[in-house]
Amino acid sequence: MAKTHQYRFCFGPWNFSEGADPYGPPTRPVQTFDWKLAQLKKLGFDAMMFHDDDAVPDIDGKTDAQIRKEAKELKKKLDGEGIAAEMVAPRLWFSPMTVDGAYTNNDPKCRAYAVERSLRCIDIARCLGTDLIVLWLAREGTYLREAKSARRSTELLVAALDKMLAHDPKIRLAIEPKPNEPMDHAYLPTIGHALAIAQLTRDPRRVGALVESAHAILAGLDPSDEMAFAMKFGKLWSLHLNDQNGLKFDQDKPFGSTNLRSAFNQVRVLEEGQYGRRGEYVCFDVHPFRPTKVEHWLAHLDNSRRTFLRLVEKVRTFDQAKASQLIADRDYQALDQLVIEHLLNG
Ligand code: GLO
Ligand code: MG
Repeated sequence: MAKTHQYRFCFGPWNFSEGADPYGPPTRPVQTFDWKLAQLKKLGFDAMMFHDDDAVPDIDGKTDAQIRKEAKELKKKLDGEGIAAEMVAPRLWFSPMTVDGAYTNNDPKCRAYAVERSLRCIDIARCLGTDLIVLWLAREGTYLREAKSARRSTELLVAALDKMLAHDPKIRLAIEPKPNEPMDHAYLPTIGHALAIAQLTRDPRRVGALVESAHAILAGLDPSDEMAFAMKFGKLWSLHLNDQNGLKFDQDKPFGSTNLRSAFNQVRVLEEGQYGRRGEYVCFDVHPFRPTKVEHWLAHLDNSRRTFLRLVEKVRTFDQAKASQLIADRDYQALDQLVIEHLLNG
């Protein structure tokens, strides 16, 4: 495919996924990080996104100096391969200290752990040459409403964000909202919540957002609207494109797999807002279907990018003049069909 687009692509080591789910074990063998990096390169992607412990395994047992040393070694490896680190995200949902939440845990010792770990994550990001920290606030919410105070939790979230912003004057925090799973209800379920809480922090300009298509759908929202809204604030700093079939568990399907028209509209607003022109990456947070054989292991990543690029062409060749006429005439039936036939053609 000719490189006439401005996009650069990214995914994370977890997007290989070995196929384990709550009801069964892995269906593909565990692979090393080096194997994953080699596959990313083979596919011609530009960057990798990281959890803090993807970058520095067993991070909780290591000293600051050791963490920085290992992060610098990883940076050398990435440089050697010509791969950038897009972001680093603190994995705040695995430790015994985050069972009842990270920044909003009812236990002050657990909250302190979550903040400390986030500061280490920032150090890793700086060693890897990125200023972007992604916060998927997995356990910041409740299973039952009476267990926590939503008002107090908002204050605790702001306090944690402030500590991160103070730790490094250059880093930017991109909140990745998700309305549920693993929680019943999350405290920051939408982009509106992410951008609103940014205003309460010590430096609102450095707190932005990442939209994941599936998370928006789980919140009953249109992913393209979430993207356009964040972009209008200059705050769409990353993307997790994927797909989701209705209100179920988070499926992380290949981009466009369930709803091609929704995918078209996501690409449409990204084109309109010139996403990528300020260095943002198009990341796919997708997983292979569990029955996927080892020999087909990379297809969900390659396919997501292919679909994305096909949709870029679809957006660029859409008959906008015709669409504008139909809009002026309030003929939305014909507009609907214009879109459908455009997507069906070729
Ligand atoms: C899960 C999230 C998850 C995050 C990743 C980065 O629902 O989408 O994959 O994107 O852990 O923080
Ligand atoms: Mg995600």
